[in-house]
Amino acid sequence: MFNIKWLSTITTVLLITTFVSISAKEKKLYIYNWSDYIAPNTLTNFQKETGIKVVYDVFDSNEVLDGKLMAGNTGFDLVVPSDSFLERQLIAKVFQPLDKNKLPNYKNLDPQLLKLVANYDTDNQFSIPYMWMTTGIGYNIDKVKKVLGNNAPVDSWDLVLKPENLAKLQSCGVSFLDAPSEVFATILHYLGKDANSSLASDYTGTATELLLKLRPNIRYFHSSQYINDLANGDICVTIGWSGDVIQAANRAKEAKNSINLAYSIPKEGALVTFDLFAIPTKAKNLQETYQFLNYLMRPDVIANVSNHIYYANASQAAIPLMSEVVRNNPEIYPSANIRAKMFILKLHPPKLDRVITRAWTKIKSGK
Ligand code: SPD
Repeated sequence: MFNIKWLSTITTVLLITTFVSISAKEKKLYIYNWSDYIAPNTLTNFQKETGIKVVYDVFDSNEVLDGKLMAGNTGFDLVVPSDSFLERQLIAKVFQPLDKNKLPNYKNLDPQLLKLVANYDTDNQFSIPYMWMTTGIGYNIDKVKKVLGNNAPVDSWDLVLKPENLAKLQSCGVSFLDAPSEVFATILHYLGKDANSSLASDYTGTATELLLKLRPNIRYFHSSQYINDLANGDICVTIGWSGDVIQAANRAKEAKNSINLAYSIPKEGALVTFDLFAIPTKAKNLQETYQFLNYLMRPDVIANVSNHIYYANASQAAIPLMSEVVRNNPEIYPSANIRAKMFILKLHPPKLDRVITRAWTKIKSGK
């Protein structure tokens, strides 16, 4: 009698322990996102609310994410490619369609923005817009003034794309994004050509010639290092993404290091891009993935993210919940006049992509 009672108690304890450990094992979610692209408490709050542990890794270039996706199983449940990269990855069938019935918070997204990103993902079947941004100029107000004088053309691409200006600015440090398709599109637009030209000679000709002239005065090409370097005064000018430059400006303010930074969307026009969440075909933790996407589309959650990273999100419902400095900031949410001059990046045929990659390697090596 005594033994049977003990046996049943031990069995119950074992069953509970097994159940708890199986549930704990299942409650994980693997996310691969851009660096400096989430609020400090977003993931911890999600874990507190749901018990799901997020394993979070970061990248800073579409090419890196693309390489992983094209190589096969990434091990991630959610990734964040940008618009034209997503379009190419959709052709390669690396994502699974979304089950919108599992996304009640989808209704919070801005229909106009959804329409825009449907240019890349027809009917928004595979992706959820996260943030959008411009590719512009970040600069140190005082250092640029010191080098180029009071009339430094900070409202124009001339600041960084006129070789004589860059030759002067190199003394205080210049960086460019390591994002070939974006930098080429920007240069082509500046040169009065179609930013999405399909002519290989536009890339290998005048655009490469200009970049090779600028090259000796560019300290480095990188897509995340410039945030800290601007904030510390290690560089004074960059081609960078809106939110990153504004983050740098805020880091400098917090450090009280007397470095005053600004972001400029040049008057000639700038590239606008969108980053989108998508679920790789081989993702394993689908229930957790949908829970996270829903959580992130909650107005309070996404407003908090934008308040920390200074990027424009895709939620209409979040706007009243965002801080004044974010929602009324024309560098984050540009005015209609400025929007009218923006351009988007279109998908290149693979052959042209290879031309761009080769030209970029040549430019970076300076030969
Ligand atoms: N630090 C976060 C940067 C996010 C940039 N996304 C890249 C978009 C490509 N235009």
